[in-house]
Amino acid sequence: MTAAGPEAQAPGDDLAAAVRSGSRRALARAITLVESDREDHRAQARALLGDLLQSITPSLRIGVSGAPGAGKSTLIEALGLVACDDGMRPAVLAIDPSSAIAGGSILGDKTRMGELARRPEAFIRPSPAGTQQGGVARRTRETILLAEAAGHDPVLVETVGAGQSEHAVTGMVDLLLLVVAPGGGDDLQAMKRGIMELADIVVVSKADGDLRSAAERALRDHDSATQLSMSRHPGFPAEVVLCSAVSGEGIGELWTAIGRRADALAEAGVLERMRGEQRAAAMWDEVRAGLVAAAADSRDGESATSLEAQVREGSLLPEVAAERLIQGQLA
Ligand SMILES: Nc1nc2c(ncn2[C@@H]2O[C@H](COP(=O)(O)OP(=O)(O)O)[C@@H](O)[C@H]2O)c(=O)[nH]1
Ligand SMILES: [Mg+2]
Repeated sequence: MTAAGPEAQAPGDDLAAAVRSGSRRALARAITLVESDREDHRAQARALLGDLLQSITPSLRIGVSGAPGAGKSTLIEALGLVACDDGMRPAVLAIDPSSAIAGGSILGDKTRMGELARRPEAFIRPSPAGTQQGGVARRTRETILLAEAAGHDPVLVETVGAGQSEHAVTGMVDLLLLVVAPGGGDDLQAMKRGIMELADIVVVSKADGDLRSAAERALRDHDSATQLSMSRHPGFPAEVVLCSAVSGEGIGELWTAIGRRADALAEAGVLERMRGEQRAAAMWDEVRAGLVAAAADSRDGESATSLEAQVREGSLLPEVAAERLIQGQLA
């Protein structure tokens, strides 16, 4: 067999075992499989994840969000290196809902994480370019599970700050870091859009050189802002941390703050409860997506196209048309 990609070989026990053994190539292949929209690949991906599920120990899942250019990738690399030095095996993934439109990838320039990429214990996966929007959350969730099956911990997920992506990522991570660069106005944007309230830790980045004093100002502003705003978990106010990925200042402190927060949430049972809720929400997301796809595709009975036409011209109520389409699926 010479063909590359998931179709080269029917994945089964072999791929599951290879992923479990920590093989990077096997993990990369498994991720390619879950990224595929092909029906047979979906079935193989489900079988693979089913095989692996029992042997997965949840990692610490860290979402890293913020406006483009805020310093997310640079920070992730710095944190990843600290994790490696602590004897851990970090994985870096990207969730990028805009990639379908932009045709690019936020981690496409993998060279930015060159130092981390050279560490054998780390795994970096750029986001797939040109994929369909709807599957982004599922693919990321499944990729997190695969990375965990391969023994990676922590899993860092970079997401580009477009509003919706922060909400999507909070559905799959334990902690959300919001990275704000000083003096750019990003911080104010985040406050306005209510994104601050999703953050466990607000990271004021680039606290070095010319930006140092602006960063200190931003730290004070965010400290007071987080005290006023609601926190993601009642009783666990968000922390604000200042750091520079370039000078290294504050990176160790940030790593400690991450661990401290994760421990506190775990001890209070919040983490376990949240993970359960995330899994249940993922199930309902799949139900919704599956029903919509099946209804739109329905060939039996009244076609979706004719019902939609009647709804458009106003001769049929949207609710009635929807009910008929759903009934058609359940019958
Ligand atoms: N001075 C300074 N520049 C930084 C720091 N972190 C990132 N940058 C720069 O900010 C720009 C954007 O960084 P990047 O990590 O790609 O941001 P992302 O788009 O949020 O992932 C790059 O030119 C980095 O070199 C930092 O700690 N200090
Ligand atoms: Mg980036």
